[in-house]
Amino acid sequence: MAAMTDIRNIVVLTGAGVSAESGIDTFRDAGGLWEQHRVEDVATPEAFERDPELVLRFYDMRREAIQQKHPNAAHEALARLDREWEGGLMIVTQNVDDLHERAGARRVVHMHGTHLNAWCTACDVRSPWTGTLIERPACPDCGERSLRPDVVWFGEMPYRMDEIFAALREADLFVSIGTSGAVYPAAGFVRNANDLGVRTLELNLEPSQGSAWFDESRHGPATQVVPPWVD
Ligand code: BJW
Repeated sequence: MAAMTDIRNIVVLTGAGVSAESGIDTFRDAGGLWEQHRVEDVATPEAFERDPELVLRFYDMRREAIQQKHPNAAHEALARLDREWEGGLMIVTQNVDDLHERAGARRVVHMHGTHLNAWCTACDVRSPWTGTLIERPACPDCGERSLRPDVVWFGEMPYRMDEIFAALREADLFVSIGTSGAVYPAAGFVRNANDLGVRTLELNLEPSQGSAWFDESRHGPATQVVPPWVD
């Protein structure tokens, strides 16, 4: 971190690419298909209304898979940054997995929710959830069978946007790791950062859709490009 002497506040944005080497599938790399459905067709409130079993099966499968996976060297490097960086830091993740936390990071914001919660749309209470939802279990709080995954679908408002924009306004550096830049508002953070005069760095396997907006890009697998950046 020797080259970061003029940096005090950092916002890191992570996407599916940071967890790819832990064995968690990204959304768009392999054609973005799940049983012939694009993520845009499964991850919407309309899809859930139309075919709740299909959507719940998709999330039950992913919840179970994530629990078998482990943090990789990129998560560990970011956790090290979290422990050692005395300035401001916000790790904004679009991922619903908890690999940043399992690696030891604490300053994490899940803007697209978490696979570890179920959300009752009847009473609006979120409950810790590690099992399945396909059998339409009852909400532990109100007893209604109105549980859904506590994740943000297309057309819904991502979580904690006010805090994220406040952190961007205070930031000296914005770093985007392992995200395609296909999904807004996260894809727009680099331009928000540019407008605010914040330095921007992309760490991704390949140039993302927003690459041209970054001051600097380093390409390669997250486990190889993130640790040297942190150290
Ligand atoms: C590696 C690697 C390795 C691989 N190492 N790298 C314009 C402005 C604002 C909104 C819109 C807009 N136009 C359209 C919209 C609406 C919509 C949207 O963006 N649509 C697009 C399709 C155009 N957005 C929304 O509806 C959002 N809500 C919203 O906008 O509310 C209004 C609002 C406006 C303004 C401010 C505030 C609010 C909600 C979006 C919700 C997205 N939900 C999902 C599902 C979450 C639950 C779940 O996990 O199932 O979120 S969709 C999916 O995409 C998931 C991800 O978080 C998200 C991003 O994907 P990500 O992480 O980038 O993954 P990939 O697969 O796309 O890319 C992986 C990358 O990693 C690739 O680049 C690889 O190269 C790389 N990689 N291996 C490093 N080893």
